[in-house]
Amino acid sequence: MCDSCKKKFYITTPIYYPSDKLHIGHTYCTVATDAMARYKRLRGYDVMFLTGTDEHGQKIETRAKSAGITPQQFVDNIVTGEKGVLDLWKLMNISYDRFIRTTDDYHVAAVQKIFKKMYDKGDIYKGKYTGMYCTPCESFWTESQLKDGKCPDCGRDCQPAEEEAYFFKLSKYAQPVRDLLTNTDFLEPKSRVHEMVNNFIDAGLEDLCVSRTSFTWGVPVDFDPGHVVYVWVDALFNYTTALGFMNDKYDDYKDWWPADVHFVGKEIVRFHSIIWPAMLMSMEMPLPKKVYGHGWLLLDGGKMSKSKGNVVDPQVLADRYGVDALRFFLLRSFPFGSDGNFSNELLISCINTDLANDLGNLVSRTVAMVQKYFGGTLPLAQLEDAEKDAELTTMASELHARYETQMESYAFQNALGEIFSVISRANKYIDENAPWVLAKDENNRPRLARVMYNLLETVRICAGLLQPFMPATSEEIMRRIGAERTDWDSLCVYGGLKADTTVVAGNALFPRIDAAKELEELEKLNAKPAEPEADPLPEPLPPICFDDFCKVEMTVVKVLTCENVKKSEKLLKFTLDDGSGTPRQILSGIAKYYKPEELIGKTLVAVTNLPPRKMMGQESCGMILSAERGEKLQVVMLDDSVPAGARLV
Ligand code: ME8
Repeated sequence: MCDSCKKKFYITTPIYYPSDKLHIGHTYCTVATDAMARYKRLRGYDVMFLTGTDEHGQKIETRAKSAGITPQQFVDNIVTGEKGVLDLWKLMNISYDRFIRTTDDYHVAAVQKIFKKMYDKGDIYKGKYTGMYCTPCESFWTESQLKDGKCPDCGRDCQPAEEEAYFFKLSKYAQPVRDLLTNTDFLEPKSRVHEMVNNFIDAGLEDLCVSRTSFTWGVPVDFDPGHVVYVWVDALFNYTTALGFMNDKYDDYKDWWPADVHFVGKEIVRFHSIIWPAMLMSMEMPLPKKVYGHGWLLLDGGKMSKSKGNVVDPQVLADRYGVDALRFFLLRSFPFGSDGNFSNELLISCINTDLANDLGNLVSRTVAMVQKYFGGTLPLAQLEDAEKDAELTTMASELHARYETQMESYAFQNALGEIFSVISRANKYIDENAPWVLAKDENNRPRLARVMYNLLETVRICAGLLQPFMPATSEEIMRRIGAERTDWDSLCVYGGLKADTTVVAGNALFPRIDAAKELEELEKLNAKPAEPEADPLPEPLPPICFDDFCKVEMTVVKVLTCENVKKSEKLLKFTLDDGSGTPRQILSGIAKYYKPEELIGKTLVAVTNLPPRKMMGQESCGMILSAERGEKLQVVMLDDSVPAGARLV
C-alpha cells in the first residue's frame, strides 16, 4: 500500500524538561509510546511519533545560573551532550519520527503568533497576578488549590508572587471542557476524569496566568517586552508547531493534526485535559482524539525524583541487562494506567522468569531439538495433523486477536500477558510431548516433526507480536527459527512458517542473573557518591567606573617562603618577591585549602596597594588573589614565565 493510502496515526510523548538527568520513570512513558508507535506500524499505519524537550522556564534559568553557563548551553548539554536525552533515546531504540526542542526558532516564532492570536481574540488579557508559585513545577496555584500550604503536585513550598501579567480566559471554556471530559472518551483511563472534573473544573476554574516578568528564559511576548510566555503554553503547542502550525519549518500539520493520542504522566493530565483543549478551542483548532494519563513508577511507594535521591539511571540498567530486557520489564510489570512500585529485585526476577526461563528457554530448546533430531531443517513431507495439538495451536492462532484488544486499549501489560501465556503453554507442550522420547523410535518421526513445527510456529507468532516491545530480540528470534514473514497478516495465520525451515543456534537470549550477587553489585553502585552540584554564583556587584578599576594595583609575585601562622587555623604567612628587591610579607586565609609546601616557588597575584594591617599580631602588606565559588577557594596562579613585579592590567 502506498504511504498516502495508509491510515494515519499521530502519537506524542510529553516533552521533557532537560533540567535533570532522565530517570527510569521518564523512560517508561517514552518506551510505552515507542511500543504503541511500533505496534501501529506493524498494523500498517503511517505513524508520526513526536517527542522532544521543553527547554524554557525559571527552573532552567536558575540551574544554568548556578552552573555558571547560559540557559542555552545548559539545555544543549543535557539534550545533545554525551549521555544526554538524544543519546538515551538512541540507546533505548526509540523510533521517534520527529524531535522538537522548544528553543528551536520556528517554535518560538510560532508560539508568539499563537499568543498574539488569542490576545487579539480577547481570550488573553492583561491583569495582575497574585498567588502562589511552585518553581520546580513552574505552576501557579491559588491559595485554595494548595495542599497543606504546599504545591499539590510535588508537595514542595510555594512562594507568594505578584506581578503584572497576561491571563488566559480559562473560565470561559469551563463548560465545553467539562462536556468534553464527561461526555466523550477524550480522557483515559476513566478514573482520571472524575479527578479533573471534581478537583479542578467544579471547584471553579479560574483564568490562567500565562506570562511572567520575573525571569527572561522563555518565549518573549513580542508585543510587550519584559513578558515571557508561561512555559506550559509554550510547551503544549509543541504538538502542533512540530507539524508546521504557524511556521514554515514543516508543512504536514493538515496531514497529522489532530493527534490520535497524547501519552502523559498523571501529574500533567490537568494541563493536557483542561488547559490544552481550552486553548485549542480558543484557537478554533481541532482537539486531540485522546489523552491517556499513565501512572507513575514509584520507589518505596514515593515518586521517583532526584530531589528524593533515589533515581535509577536507565543507561546503567540498559548496559547491565540489555535494552530489550529493560523495555520489556517496564511494560510487563506495571499496568500502564496505574502506579507501580519499581525495584531492582522486581527487574531481575522479571528477566529471570519471563525472559530467561520462559521465552529464552523455549527458543533455545526448540532450536536445539530441531538441530539434534533433524539436522537443523524440518522435513516437509513428514508433517502430520494432530487433534491433540489443538489446545496450543488454537491459543497461538488466536493470540493476535486477544493481543490486539489489549493493545488498542493501551493495556501493554495484558498484551504481554497474553503472549506469555502462550509461551508457557508451549513450554508445557514440550514436556507433554517429550520429543526426546519420540526421537527414540523411527516410526515417530512424522509426529516429532509435527511437534517441532508447532513449537517453531508458536515461537514465530509470539516473537512477531513482541516486535513493538523488544524489536532487536524479536528480529533475532526470527533469524534463529528461519522465519521470513513477520508482518501482521502473517501473524494472524497459523502455519505461516515454511515447513522445511532451517534453524540456527545462538547464545542464550537472556542469560539468567544471579539475583543475590547482582543486588549486591547494585548496592555498591548506589553507594557511589553523587556528583556534586555546582555551587551557586555569588550575587553580582554594582558596576564601577574604569578609573576605580585602575586604582587597584595587582602585581605578579613569586612565593619565597610560606608557613602556617601559629595558633591560627586559617592563616598562611608568605614572603614574596614582588620585583622591588625587598621581600613583601602577606598573610592570607587559605590554610584550609593549601599546605605551605604546595605554594613555595609558585607565581601568584597580589593586590599591593592596600594599607598594611595586623593579623594575629603580624603585619600583612597586601592581599593574595584567590577565586571563590561556594565553599571552594583556589589561589590564582600564573605561568612561571611571568616575571615578579609585572602588573596586571
Ligand atoms: O512534565 N513514573 O516534563 P518532565 C512515570 N515538560 N512517569 C514519570 C515519572 C515516574 N516516576 N517521573 C516523570 C514535563 N514521569 C513537561 C511536559 S508536555 C507538553 C510538557 C513522566 O520531564 C511525567 O509524568 O517533568 C511526564 O509525563 C514525563 O515523565 C516528563 O516529565
